[in-house]
Amino acid sequence: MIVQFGSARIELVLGDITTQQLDIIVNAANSQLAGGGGVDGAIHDAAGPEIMKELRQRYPDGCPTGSAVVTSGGKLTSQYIFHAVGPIWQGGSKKESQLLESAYQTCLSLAEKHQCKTLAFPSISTGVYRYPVDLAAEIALRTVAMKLESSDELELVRFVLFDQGTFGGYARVLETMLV
Ligand code: AR6
Repeated sequence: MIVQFGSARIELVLGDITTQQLDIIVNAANSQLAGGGGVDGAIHDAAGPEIMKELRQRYPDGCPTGSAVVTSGGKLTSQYIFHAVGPIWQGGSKKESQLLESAYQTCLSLAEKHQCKTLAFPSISTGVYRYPVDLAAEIALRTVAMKLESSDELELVRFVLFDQGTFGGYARVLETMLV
């Protein structure tokens, strides 16, 4: 599914983010930047051990929830990996929505700062961190769409969704944004 916003576009694809050949790949990390399962494990496996070394050297204190840090792409074709930390879902009253929005916003600002045009996001927080997909998709897509309306730099933001349920959730939200 492809939708144009301003001079840029949002794409939804079903697949594995580690195979995407875009300027930036975003990781769904934890605040210790310690690696883990899910998309974090897959990205570290594909990018190689240099990435963990770089994280430990450059960010020994980790990364706060709602923010993101930058490393090289390692063995991936991407120039950068952004390690974003989304919130753990705790029922919705612990500022989860603000923190998730802030994680996406930080990545979009960092992309502009690094003069990149194309970026791939996974569905941050909706795996191990249990954020409901429909609520997370709403925040992710609206935050990105709003940024694209005003960005001269960004050309493509692709959400790479790993399973049909998540893809369907994002597609339903994106459709509602078209009317
Ligand atoms: N490509 C794209 N999406 C993927 C991939 C992949 N290769 N693998 C999994 N997903 P999660 P979180 C999807 O749990 O909820 C880690 O242990 C997955 O199906 O990876 O933000 C970290 O170290 C789901 O839809 O991230 C943290 O401790 C989405 O990516 C914690 O999990 C996010 O699921 C972060 O939890």
